[in-house]
Amino acid sequence: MILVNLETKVGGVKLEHPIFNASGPKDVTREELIEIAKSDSSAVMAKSCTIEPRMGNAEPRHYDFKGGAIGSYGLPNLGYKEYKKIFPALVEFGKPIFASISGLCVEDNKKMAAEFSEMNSVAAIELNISCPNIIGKPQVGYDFEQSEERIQEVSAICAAGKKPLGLKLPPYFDFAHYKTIAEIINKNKVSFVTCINSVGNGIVVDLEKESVVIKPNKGFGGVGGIIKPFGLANVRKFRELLRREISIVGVGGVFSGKDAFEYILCGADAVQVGTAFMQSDTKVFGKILGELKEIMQRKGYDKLDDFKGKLKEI
Ligand code: RRO
Repeated sequence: MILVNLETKVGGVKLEHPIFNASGPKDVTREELIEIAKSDSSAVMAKSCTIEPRMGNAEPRHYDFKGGAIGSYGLPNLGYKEYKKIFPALVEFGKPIFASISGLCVEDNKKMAAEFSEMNSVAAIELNISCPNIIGKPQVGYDFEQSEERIQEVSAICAAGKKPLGLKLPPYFDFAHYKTIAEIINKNKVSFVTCINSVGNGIVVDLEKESVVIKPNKGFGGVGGIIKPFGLANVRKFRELLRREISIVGVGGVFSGKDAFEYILCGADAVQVGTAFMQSDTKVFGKILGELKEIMQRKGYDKLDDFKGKLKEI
């Protein structure tokens, strides 16, 4: 049996293997972050935070269905100051820690980016420009002017603090939009992109009640799980359009080693697990990793570069 080397890098940050948790599910509290730190996840990613703590939207705000989930949490988090206290306590577990910021305005993002950049315990910062669930606020990633402003200002701060910056992107569906956002990203000091956030503003129906299934925003919410074809497409297209040095993290519908393999084949350097973790527990990271290893062994691949980005056309 061949030994497989699963090491990879995201924005220059070394990871023992490519599987880690996505920002969002079960990564809000100190206890939840410690659970992830103790698991087989190769990094610890935190819930997107804001300057002030937030309770988030009214419940029920999450609903699981076959193959996926719909949610409208509305950015519940402890506030960035609390994460500044928690992150140093996670260092002893020996894996990279990613802060995720989702300020309600540019100034908020600049402040959080500056303070997290100064922290030794933070390996990199993911700037979320794709939250679909802040009622009354559009998704920044679909407004190219606003995206450019946020990316420029925050990337300059992270560059000054020598901290890699990543962008959590919404799913794009149109090649013209990919081109526009890729040009903005390529002009700035962005070290990685993470695609995709949930597909925004879906509806799931309860047949018996003849109602929506979540309370906030009249039942509209971000959909995860069944979105893999769009996640794969975004990874594939961004690998074609972004500067070679920019890493890509794939996320969206990763339940198995097969799903992870597909993302890497499309060009992902690492893969995050969101809905599958939400619907199970921290054992999911080891399960996906074991299955990925098995597929690689069966195919005779001993490292990720043997198949990364090598999806064939027919
Ligand atoms: O908290 C949320 O409702 C949320 C966020 Br910040 C996000 O980025 N993506 C998502 O599906 N939900």
